[in-house]
Amino acid sequence: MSQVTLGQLPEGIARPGYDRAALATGIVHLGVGAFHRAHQAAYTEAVLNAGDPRWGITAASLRSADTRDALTPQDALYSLELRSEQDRQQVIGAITRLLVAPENPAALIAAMTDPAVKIVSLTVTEKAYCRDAASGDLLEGDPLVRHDLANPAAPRSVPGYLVAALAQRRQAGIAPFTVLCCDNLPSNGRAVHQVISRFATMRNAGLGDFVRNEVTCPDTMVDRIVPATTVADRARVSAALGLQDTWPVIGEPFAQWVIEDHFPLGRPEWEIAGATLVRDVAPFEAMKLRLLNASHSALAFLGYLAGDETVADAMRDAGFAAFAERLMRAAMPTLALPTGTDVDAYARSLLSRFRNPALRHRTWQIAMDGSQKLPQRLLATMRDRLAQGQTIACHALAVAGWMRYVAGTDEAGKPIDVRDPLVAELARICATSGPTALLDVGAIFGTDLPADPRFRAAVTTAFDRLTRLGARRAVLETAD
Ligand code: CS2
Repeated sequence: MSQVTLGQLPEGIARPGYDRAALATGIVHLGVGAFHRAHQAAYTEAVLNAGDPRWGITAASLRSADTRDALTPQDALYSLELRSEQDRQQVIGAITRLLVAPENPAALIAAMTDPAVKIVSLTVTEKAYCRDAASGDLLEGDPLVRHDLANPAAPRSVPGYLVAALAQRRQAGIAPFTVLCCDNLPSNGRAVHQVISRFATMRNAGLGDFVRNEVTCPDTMVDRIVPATTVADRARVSAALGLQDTWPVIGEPFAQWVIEDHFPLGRPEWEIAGATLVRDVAPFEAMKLRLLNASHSALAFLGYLAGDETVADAMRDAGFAAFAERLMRAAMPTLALPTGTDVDAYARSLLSRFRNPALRHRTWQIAMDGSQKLPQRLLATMRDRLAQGQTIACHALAVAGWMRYVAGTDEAGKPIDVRDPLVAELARICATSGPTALLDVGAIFGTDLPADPRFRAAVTTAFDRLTRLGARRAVLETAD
């Protein structure tokens, strides 16, 4: 696939309806993984198709060259396939240039400093913010942070890049870009603002004041299930296109994007593609993290332990499906719902999205980086329920599932490839003190939960039950 072969696509397949060569670059995106290409880039594609050429995307990877290497020979074009009973493909042209940050940090900083760039957006996963998951503070001792403070012109971390470019804009008298975090963190705009303000202050006080007072970081809630693309996906999509696409992305038809409308330099009219611009994202975000992502993580840990490869596989077990629903019901009383929301209908739609058999979303993929995900997905709800004097049995079983998972052996006795930034520490604790000692890790559980006997009791009871019965039977016996 390339710009010149686009005309050969079968008729029903959407493709860029605008002149890609005439686009300005209004957005630099950090973290050009499948999620960005299936979500924000697709929303932006609709804006470009509607005739606003200001929002081409320069997309950078902070680590691997894979995406750049695959997409550059395709003129940065790729297809998005939405899978349900009927698969639908679309070729997206919104990304016009790809960078690999470690190859040339200065080139990425220069791209972010361009006055035409109004927004720097991010999908870099929770761990890339170099923040303590429990407190939200910048990890000042993190080796990447220390490296970037010592080498401000050749950073490696997300805060390092953002602040390097903001410093250059400040020096050149160019207004700061808006930082648009699209990761599943609570109050994600505020979260990134907190770490970059602190990082900038550590570089110097003036820069710190500038970032704190002048840089806008709207909150967002992003949603679309996007499993990692497989070899089989590539072959199927290429066959449907009649052209070889070496780097397509696969997603579900559903997508949601709720954005705090605060963009001093302007923004694409993402409403065209169905985005919701609001003053307060928090109710949407809490509902999504505590219903969707919480049950996703629970199904991932427990399903993986029991031998289920995908979320849809786990949902075929009636016990797991009913447990996911109970977990959602337990979170509901902790939510301040967005006006007009039918939360039962929302929960039902989540369960049916999880059942989508065409999406092979691996439990292993979702179980990754649990230490970064637990606080906002499970622990926040547990805190609220405890404060309301309610039981926390379902959530405790999900946490116990994580503990067994990071202990590194599934229920069939097979070793688990645990991926987590804290993996070494977690493995050491499991080996020396046993998995339930994990609940003393302050970077995950804070100081309040480990000190609460109700929390300790609920998690250790759940862990015992899980060990004794296995995940499939433990869920049957767990309810709040
Ligand atoms: C998943 C999310 O991998 C994970 O942790 O829970 O990526 C989930 O698929 C998205 O947030 C859905 O919008």
